[in-house]
Amino acid sequence: MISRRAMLTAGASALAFPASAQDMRSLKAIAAAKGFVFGSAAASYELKDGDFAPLLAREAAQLVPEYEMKRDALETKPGFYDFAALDSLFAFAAKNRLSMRGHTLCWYYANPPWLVSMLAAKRDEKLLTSHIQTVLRRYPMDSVDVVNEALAPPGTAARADSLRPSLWLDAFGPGYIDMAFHAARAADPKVKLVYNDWGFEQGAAENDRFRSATLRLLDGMLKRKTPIDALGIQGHLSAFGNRIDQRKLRAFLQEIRDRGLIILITELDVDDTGGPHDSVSRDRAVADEARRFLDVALDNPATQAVLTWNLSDRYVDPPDEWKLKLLGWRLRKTPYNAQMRRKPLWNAMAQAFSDRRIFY
Ligand code: 9MR
Repeated sequence: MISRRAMLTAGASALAFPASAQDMRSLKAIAAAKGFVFGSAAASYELKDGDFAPLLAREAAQLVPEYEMKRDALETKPGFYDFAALDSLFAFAAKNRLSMRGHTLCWYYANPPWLVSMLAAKRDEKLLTSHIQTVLRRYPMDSVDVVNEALAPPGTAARADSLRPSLWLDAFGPGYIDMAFHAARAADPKVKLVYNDWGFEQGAAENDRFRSATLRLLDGMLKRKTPIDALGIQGHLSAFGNRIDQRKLRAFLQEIRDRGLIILITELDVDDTGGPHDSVSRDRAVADEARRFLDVALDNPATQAVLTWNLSDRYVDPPDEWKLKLLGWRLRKTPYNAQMRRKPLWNAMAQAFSDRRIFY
């Protein structure tokens, strides 16, 4: 027998999302009508999920691998590449006519252990440039994160140039960033070359310093004529933590546009850690924060894409906090819940997309 509670829950969700009244448009169609691309990250194993894969194909015009292009996933032994998982994502994209975004060619994290020791011993530039060449020559992509998270996160910078400690910085000094972008351009003259990072949205003094450090990094690259096309703003937001500062974000995006760079929102999701326990309030707060962010991001003509870091809560990483993990708590960061039903975040995105001005 079905419990009263279960019936009430089922009734409530049916009321919230009556099938007949559900918006039939996809996020990709709404975005395309306003001249930008909507996409999402996904992992290769998720494509075997019969609930999820069709949803991804229907909603997204672009796909970015959640980890399959990271070096520890690809080059498991020196010179030995396992492309199987990444190939399956590209095959899915080709079949469903999605374009691809690459993530990521050079990062301080997710490197195979052999690389860390070999780089420290040899300091051979080819350990960076050959990898970039191998990936870019194999896969055609719309854009690629050439370097990810090279700056020390807000509040942590220890060096005058604000660069984050990494194996690449140790091996080659700050020049590793230019080196990576030049190798990328040489390997693929067309793909948009992106510097990707997080920490741009909040209003604290440490975020001010982070925004300035980013502009200094980009200005240096542009002055040296390093080939770079775009800044990737990850957009990991927080519903109950530090809220975004719309005025500062707007001014920063304007600075990026003034430099002739494209803006890509590359990893949008909204953390709902903290706050009240009921999912209705959580979903509301998540949707509201995303809306505040998107209203600013989409008001800038340089913004050419918005990608979410996954489309469904079914595949969101478990919470960091061990107590929540033990309770089996699921974070509600994405536009679809674990049952593949649209959440208020989907509606907020659809609305922000529809409300974008058309820039000519
Ligand atoms: O979501 C990704 C997680 O599953 C991986 O274990 C992790 C390490 O490869 O990377 C996570 O994705 C990160 C992305 O690559 C860069 N920006 C932050 C993302 C986590 O929110």
